[in-house]
Amino acid sequence: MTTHAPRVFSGMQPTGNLTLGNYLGALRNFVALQDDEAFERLYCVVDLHAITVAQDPATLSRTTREVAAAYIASGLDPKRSILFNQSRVTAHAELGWIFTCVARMGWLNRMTQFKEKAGKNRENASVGLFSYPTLMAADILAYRATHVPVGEDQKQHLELTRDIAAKFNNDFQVPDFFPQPEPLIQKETARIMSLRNGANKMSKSDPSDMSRINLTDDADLIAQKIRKAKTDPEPLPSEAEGLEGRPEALNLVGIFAALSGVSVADVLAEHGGQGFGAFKPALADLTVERIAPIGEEMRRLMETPDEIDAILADGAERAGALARPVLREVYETLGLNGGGTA
Ligand code: AQP
Repeated sequence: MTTHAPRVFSGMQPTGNLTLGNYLGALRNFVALQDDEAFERLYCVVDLHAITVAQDPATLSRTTREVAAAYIASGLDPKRSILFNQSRVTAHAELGWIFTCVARMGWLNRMTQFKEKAGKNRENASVGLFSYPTLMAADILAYRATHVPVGEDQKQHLELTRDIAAKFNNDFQVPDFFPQPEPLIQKETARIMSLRNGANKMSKSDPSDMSRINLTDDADLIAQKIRKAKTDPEPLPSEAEGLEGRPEALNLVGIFAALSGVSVADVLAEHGGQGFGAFKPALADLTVERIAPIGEEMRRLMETPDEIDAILADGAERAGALARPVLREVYETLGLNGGGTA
């Protein structure tokens, strides 16, 4: 039984345009949690994670603000939630290093995301890409966060966070120093798939822009991408079982269900028997209605980057005030005299 106060932490990488997958899998949940006063909430733009793969500095600076703009445009209120970018709070990098000394090579060797992202070019991947989950553990545990809203792809990293917390508590005989954070995964939207290939997840770094809906896409582009989304020639079934073995159809129906707030069964009850020629325009209209206003608001916010920076600076100050005492205790626990005070 943990004694830690309920606290939510999550983040997104500024590695490109946020997608409908990021929105339905995680961001929408960040916003929903804002109404739950039981939790203190920290939402971070994890720019230090972004540099685990090559980034153009000017682009990174812009996309960091853009992710912050997406947070705000989606409904996060910087007064009710703490919004900041990771590199402004040095506790993340400090604790990240300490956790690279707690985590075991064998644990990291099992991470599927590293294998996917490094691909065949493993020898040339950055050490940061390999040790990414230790920094993610630091992001969460620097605040002793108890709950982490994420998509399915982050589940394994969160399990590693729990292992790191347990090993730290055990190695240094400090029971319950760090909590065992729980993932908050929305089952229905845990994995939104690419529009070009139902076997791959929708991803902001997919080389094909047609594979994803970006939150910044305008109405015409959203409609075009849905019109061109890969499907099969069969009409939609009337029941969910009929979507088995049809990953692209399942994905589009799942997106429709998530955006309209109903179940897959309800969508099929209404649209079953329709071909994609009829279903896709309905999905396009719904997606435009829900997503295009977010992009418009993002563009408005991006006109005043100084205001975004001020929000991030304020959030970083509040986040730093929470993390510093934890870090101080970590340094003391490890016998690192005066650590973190320079
Ligand atoms: N397709 C997805 N479906 C559901 N959830 C998703 N998430 C990402 N893609 C999907 C969730 O979004 C949050 C932020 O993700 P991230 O920025 O940390 O990076 P990621 O998980 O690696 O997502 P991307 O879009 O694929 O980024 P790149 O291309 O940079 O690797 C996480 O909670 C994630 O689960």
